[in-house]
Amino acid sequence: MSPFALTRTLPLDATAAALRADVATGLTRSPKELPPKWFYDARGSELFDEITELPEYYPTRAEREILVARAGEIAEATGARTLVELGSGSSDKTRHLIRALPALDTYVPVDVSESALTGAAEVLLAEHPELTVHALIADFQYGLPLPDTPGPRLLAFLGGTIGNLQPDERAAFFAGVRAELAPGDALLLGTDLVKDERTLVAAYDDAAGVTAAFNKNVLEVVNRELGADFDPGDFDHVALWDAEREWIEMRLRARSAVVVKVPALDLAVHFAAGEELRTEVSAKFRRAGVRAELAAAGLESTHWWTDEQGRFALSLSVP
Ligand code: AVJ
Repeated sequence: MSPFALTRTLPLDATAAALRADVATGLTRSPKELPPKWFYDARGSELFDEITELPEYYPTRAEREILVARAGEIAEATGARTLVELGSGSSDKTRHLIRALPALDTYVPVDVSESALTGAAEVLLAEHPELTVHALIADFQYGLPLPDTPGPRLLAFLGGTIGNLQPDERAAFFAGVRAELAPGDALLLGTDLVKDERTLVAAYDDAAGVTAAFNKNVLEVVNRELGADFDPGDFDHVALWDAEREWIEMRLRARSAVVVKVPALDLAVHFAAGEELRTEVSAKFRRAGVRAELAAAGLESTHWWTDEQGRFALSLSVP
C-alpha cells in the first residue's frame, strides 16, 4: 500500500461553486461578509504561517507549549492508532503529537488547502516513514467522509479554528464529530481563551502588517478566481473585539466609495466610504462554555489543559 493517498472529497468545481455562492451572497447582503475559509490559497496559507511567528500572535505558541507538555498524557488517555486532524494546515504542531503516540499507524490530515496538505505530508513522511498518511481535501463543515482506518481514533481540531464558526455552526459541527466517534475514540479541541482586549486585538492587528496582508489576500483570491477587480489598496484592515459575543472580528473597510466588478457573477458591488466587509469571526472561549457546548453534542469532557499563562486551552472529550 502506498504510504500517501490524497482524496478530494469535493470536486474542484464544487469548491469553485462554493466560492461563487459565498461571494454572490456575501457581497450583496448588508453588512457584507465573506467566510474566512477563502483566505487560504497558497499565498494565504503562507501568510498565515508567518502570522503564527509574530510576537503578537500568541495562540500557536501557547498551543504548542500545551502539546509539548501534555502529549504523553494525551497518548496515554487515547491510545490512538489513527489521528485525524481537521484544518491541519502545515501540520506543524501535530508533529509533537505524532511523535508521542506510540500506537499511531495512520494520520488523516483534512484541509481545504491542497498545497498545505501535500507540503505537510512530505515533511511528515520524511520524519515518519512508517506512517500511513491519507490526506483529505475537504470542507468539514459539510460532513466528514472519513476513510476507514484503525481505531481508536483521535480527532484533533487545533489552533482555535473552532472559533471561526458561529455558535449554531459549532453545535452542528460538534454533533457531526460526535456522530463519527465510536466508543474509545476522542476529540482533542484547541480553543483560544477570553482575555484582555489589548492582547486580543494586537494578535489580529500586528505591527508588521502581516495580518492586514492576510486579510486583504481574500480580495486577491476573489480577483483571481472570479475575475473581480478589487484593489486591496482601497481597503483598510480592521480588527475589533466584540465584548458581548466574546469574539474578534476582522473586517476590510473601504477607504472611499468604490465599485467592484465581479464578471463571473455579472455583479457590480458598491461600497460606501467607510463601509466594512466582515472577513472573519474568531471566537474566544471559557472553560464552562466549552464543556457545555461539548456536552450538548453528547461529548463528555475528560481533560482541560492550558499553557502556563492561561491564554489557550486544549481539551479532550469522549462520546
Ligand atoms: C486559523 C482561525 C485559528 O482565528 O486566530 C489569524 C486565523 N486570522 N489571524 C485565528 C487568523 C487572523 C486563526 N485561525
